Amino acid sequence: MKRITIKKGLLAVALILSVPAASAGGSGDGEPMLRVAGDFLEVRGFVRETLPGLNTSAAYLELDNGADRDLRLVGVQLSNRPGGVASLHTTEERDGISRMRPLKVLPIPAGQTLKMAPGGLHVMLEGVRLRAGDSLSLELQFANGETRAVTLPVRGMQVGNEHHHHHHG
Ligand SMILES: [Cu+2]
Repeated sequence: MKRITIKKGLLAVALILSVPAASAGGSGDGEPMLRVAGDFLEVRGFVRETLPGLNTSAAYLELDNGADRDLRLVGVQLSNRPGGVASLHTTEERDGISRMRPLKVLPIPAGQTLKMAPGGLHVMLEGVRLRAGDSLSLELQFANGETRAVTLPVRGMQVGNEHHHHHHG
């Protein structure tokens, strides 16, 4: 299993991305639920804005598989951002160090909701600048060859402007 040990620049981002957003932890926070055409998959989520001077961020999806079969997400592409790269990542933290690991397949079990969250599963975004209030279109690629487009809102870091974090050292 290949692992990515994040570099210093990305480490700062990883720590930031580990901080739960004020409204990201709960469900039903008012974002519109997107019904993806033709079957029982519903997708919603948000994208975190990039910080000044950085072009790395993450999107967090909530995928509701109402079908009686498993779905497998195998990739994500940025529809309208030339030069930008999106990829499926998971995050593992050990001894206070976050390591992000790319995923080739992300299963969404039948009848279940897969929820990405800061500090865990996310769609890594590189080579993009994102401001709160913008929107970002992603193309989700499934193992059966289908692709679905979703447009997600870009949110600011925190409601309360809390920049402190628990990591030190
Ligand atoms: Cu990542």
